[in-house]
Amino acid sequence: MLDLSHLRADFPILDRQVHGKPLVYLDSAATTQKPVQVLDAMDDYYRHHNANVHRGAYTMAEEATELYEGARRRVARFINAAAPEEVVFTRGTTSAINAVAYGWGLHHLQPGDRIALTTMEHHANIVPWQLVARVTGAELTYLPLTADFRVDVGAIGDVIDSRVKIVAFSGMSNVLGTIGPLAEAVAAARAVGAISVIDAAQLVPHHPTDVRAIGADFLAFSAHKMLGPTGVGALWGRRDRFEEMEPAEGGGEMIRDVQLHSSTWADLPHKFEAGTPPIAEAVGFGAAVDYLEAVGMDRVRDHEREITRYALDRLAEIPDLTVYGPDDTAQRGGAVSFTLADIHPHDLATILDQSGVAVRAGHHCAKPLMRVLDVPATARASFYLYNVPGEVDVLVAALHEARRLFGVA
Ligand code: 7TS
Repeated sequence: MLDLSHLRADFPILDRQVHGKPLVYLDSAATTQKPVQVLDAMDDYYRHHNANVHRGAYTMAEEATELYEGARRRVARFINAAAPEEVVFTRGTTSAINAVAYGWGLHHLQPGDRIALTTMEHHANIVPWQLVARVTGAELTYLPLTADFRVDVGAIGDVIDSRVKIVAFSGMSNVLGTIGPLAEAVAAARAVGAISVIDAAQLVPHHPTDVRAIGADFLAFSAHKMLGPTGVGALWGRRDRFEEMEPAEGGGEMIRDVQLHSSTWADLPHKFEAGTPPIAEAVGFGAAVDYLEAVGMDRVRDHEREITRYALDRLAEIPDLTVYGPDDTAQRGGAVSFTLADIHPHDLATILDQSGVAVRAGHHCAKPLMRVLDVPATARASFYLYNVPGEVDVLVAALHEARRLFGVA
């Protein structure tokens, strides 16, 4: 197995104990841990360069602006954007999708128009569209899943018709791990003249991502799920789509001119960055991208495929355990959802915590998907570059212990 265990030394938190046991952190789909390189970059910014960006003519303000814009260049290069202006910093994936819903959807949707989603979406890629549909009179329509937890591309012809103006779908499910049908969905959207929006919150951190190769119109992701800090993320968009999009937030820094009764907008990307941006967070985001590039996203992906394969095989040894998600690691990432007999996932997560194992339990902000799976909740282990096979062994041992404690026959 590809050994990245030397990277663990960069993550101070991985040395801590929980209930007297070494922490086994298996919740990176919720948020990832941060390497010292990211912590140091943010600390250095505040200690030595802190100033507001794009305003002052003094040295520190220029340094802060250069650090902030340097982070934008790094993030743009990481996803192979055509230019840094195609990357708008947001608070995260949620606010990026809302920016498209309110900035593009609100101004282009009419009664009877449709927004096509899939049933495996996170609430962040459902609720903003519902809000905008309510105002515009548009309707939501959904691509279903197959029995083996993939998006049913056979249904694309039935769902994505000429009424559809927006196709918004997850690049990788935070519950099932399923990789979305990027090429098929983007092509289907284009064929009917719809725009495509990719929720890449789980894709960009775990899979090499080339926005020009994917060919979508917008793509959203969060820094905190890829070793960076909370409070910052990115919305990538094609320049022409950004040009036809209105700002959803107004304020300082996003204007060219302000009159008493009207205003004009600044150039991209500033048009979509009202107010003081998350500067230190963007600097940390840039450092996270540097870290991932130094490791190599191909290796990150290979490592996750290997550890996910190992986890799926070991979980299959546990009686009464059901995994929800594709078995083929070519079609999935490292979020592994499961239930164990009729033990409630919250109880399971509490038991696992006693062994130092951190997993998430609940509906994972994907309630429609829970209904498709016909479960109220699942437990979920999710992996990243710092996880090692020995941690899967601790998880499996703790699950056997849970079976014993709950008296599962
Ligand atoms: N989309 C997907 C696919 C996600 O997994 C998440 C967060 C979001 C959008 C929202 O990202 P945010 O950074 O704006 O909050 N997913 C999870 C999760 O699975 N557990 O906690 C957060």
